[in-house]
Amino acid sequence: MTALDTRTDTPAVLRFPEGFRWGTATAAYQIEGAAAEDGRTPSIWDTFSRTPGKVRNGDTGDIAADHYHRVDEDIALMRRLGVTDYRFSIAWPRVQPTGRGPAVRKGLDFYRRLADSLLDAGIRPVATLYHWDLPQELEDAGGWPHRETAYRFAEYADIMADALGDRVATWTTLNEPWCAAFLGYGNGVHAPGRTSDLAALRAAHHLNLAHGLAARVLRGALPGSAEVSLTLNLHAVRARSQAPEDVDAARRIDAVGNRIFLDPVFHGRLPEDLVRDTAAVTDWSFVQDGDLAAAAAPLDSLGINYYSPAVVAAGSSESPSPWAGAERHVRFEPAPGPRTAMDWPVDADGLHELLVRLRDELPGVPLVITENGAAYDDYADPSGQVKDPERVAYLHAHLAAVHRALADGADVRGYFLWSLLDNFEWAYGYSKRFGIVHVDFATQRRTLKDSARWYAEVIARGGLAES
Ligand code: IFM
Repeated sequence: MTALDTRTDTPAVLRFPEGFRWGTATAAYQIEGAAAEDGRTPSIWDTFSRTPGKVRNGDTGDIAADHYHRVDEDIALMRRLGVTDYRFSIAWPRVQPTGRGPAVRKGLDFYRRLADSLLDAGIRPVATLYHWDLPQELEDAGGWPHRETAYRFAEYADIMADALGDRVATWTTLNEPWCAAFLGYGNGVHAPGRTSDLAALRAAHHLNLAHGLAARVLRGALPGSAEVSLTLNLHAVRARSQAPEDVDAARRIDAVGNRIFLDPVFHGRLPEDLVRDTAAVTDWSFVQDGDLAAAAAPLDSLGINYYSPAVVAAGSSESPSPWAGAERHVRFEPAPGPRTAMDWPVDADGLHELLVRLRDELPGVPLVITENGAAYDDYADPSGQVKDPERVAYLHAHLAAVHRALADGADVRGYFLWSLLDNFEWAYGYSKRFGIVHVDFATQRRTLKDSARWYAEVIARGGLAES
């Protein structure tokens, strides 16, 4: 494959700092396929996607984008785009099928080969240990609401550090623990599909603990140059009005959506208002001495996934809700403006708001946008082209927001576009396309969308040609 012609006479009007990382991101269950190959056993997502009614059209990740068999082609695509970094996740049940005990060599070999090929292509591997595919056996033993799962995760982190520590530059423990806890155990729209506020809060705590235990294990096992991180999908919450009830609704969502992770991980404490808000659900006695200190392991950066903001007002949410302790106090209002195919509002200011907030609240913590992107109803036209001007506009606006945050003093080190490939979009199956590379799931043919060409130019130019 030849490199894309990204020569351009147009200089960057919004130039990003030297050394800024330009990446694409994916996750194992969403692209790999090969669900029963080489010793991989079911994860909670294999089970959930097979449960009637849980995933649109009954789609599963059995084949997905067949990345397991097409990894070379996919790395060649990234090389054409000129990305500096690639963020992928490791499927826990592919390397440690039961979530306990020794690793499976073939599973480790796949990720070793992936990392080696990336390095050969001049692309920095950025690995996430957990992007939601818990081995089913661990869910059967209690899943994330069960404390033991955190210790199992630390053991798995140790296995991976040993196997890939010499190749992977940045390690992210968890991706979006909010989704794992509150969509998985709170409203049940994600695997494993449980609906219990208590289970969701327990899961959130054990994910924080798992993160901290794993971060320490990684530090002990990895070379000093390796970076350890965590990725959160922080909610850019806005109150509908300045009425005290609406402002309080925003506070509640901030507590159970953001500070439930930020406070333990960066300050070793639970938010007091969250404990009050959830008093009818739990007294938090599952938090043991030392847990919060363990969660607060020092990190090299914080990853932020951002798609859209949320507008809230006093009211109540539908049941089951993922907002433990807030559901009877908060109503989500439609945000104004255009929407993506997910029906998510397009509002890049939310990203800027989050970045300047973190600049102020977490001074000294480098920030990385580990996911940002949009789904649209893309198709290949008769000439084989995939035109996605809305995605280009979305990405442009969000990169401009990142640039504005940099100018305002936020320490943003990189941007990972979600996603490299069209993929299995969880409960939406294959009905939503987030890729900058179109995948024809019948043939597995990959086609660069216009947004991929646009992103390659941005990378080559080191920024945006227009403000
Ligand atoms: O596809 C997901 C990804 O797995 C996690 N962050 C949000 C994306 C879009 O929904």
